[in-house]
Amino acid sequence: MMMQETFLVALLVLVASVHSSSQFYLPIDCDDIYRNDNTSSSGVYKIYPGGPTTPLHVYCDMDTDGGRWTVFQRRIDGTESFFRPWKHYKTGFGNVAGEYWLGLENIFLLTMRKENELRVDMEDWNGERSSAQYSSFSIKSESVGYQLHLGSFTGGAAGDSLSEHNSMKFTTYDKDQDLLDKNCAQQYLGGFWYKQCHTTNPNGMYAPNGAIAYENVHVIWRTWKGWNYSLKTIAMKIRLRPKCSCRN
Ligand SMILES: [Ca+2]
Repeated sequence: MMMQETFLVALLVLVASVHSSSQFYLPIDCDDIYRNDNTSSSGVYKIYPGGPTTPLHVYCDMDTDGGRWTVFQRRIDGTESFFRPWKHYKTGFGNVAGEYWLGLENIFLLTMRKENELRVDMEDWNGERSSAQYSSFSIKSESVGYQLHLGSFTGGAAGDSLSEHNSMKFTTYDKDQDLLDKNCAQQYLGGFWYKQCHTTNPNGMYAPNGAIAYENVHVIWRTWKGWNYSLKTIAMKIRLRPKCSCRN
């Protein structure tokens, strides 16, 4: 009897300590936040992809297709300039409650720690929405140019405008790592995994009310709206891959 009681007390102490340690739990991404509390709604949260000393604010999409999405790129109203130098694309810029880029270093840390899938949500000026999904998404470190590694296109009515960019390094107007003899970021006014140059330009020039100034430089997703349509909104987001997606 004494033995059993001692065991029970020990068990209770153990349960209590495990429970209390959860308050020190640091989420790596929005998937962790949702798993810790599945009533979490879409909004701004703090995550720790780089460890406990480097908290990072991010927008979590907890609504779309089951939620748990960590948003690393978002355009909604043109308040933020995306024509920026390497330094900004590396560390991130903008306002996570509005328009922002999370930063290549942060995207690298996020995709290094877990296997992620990618979803791109977009909206036109008539309020129509569309999306594109990919089975996996990760980027390499800065030493290899934050090279893009994209899995297969798995669906979405917007069609596949991103596979063309697979295995490209990231280019900004002050760091040319694309395959064109000129600099694609200078030509198309953004920063992206340009090839020579693009089939989508999510970080291109925002066109208020959709009034485009030049061909190909705007917020383009070619397979949905073509070269001469600038989207009203676009967001790129990642989440933990399903355990068995069984394809690459
Ligand atoms: Ca070039």
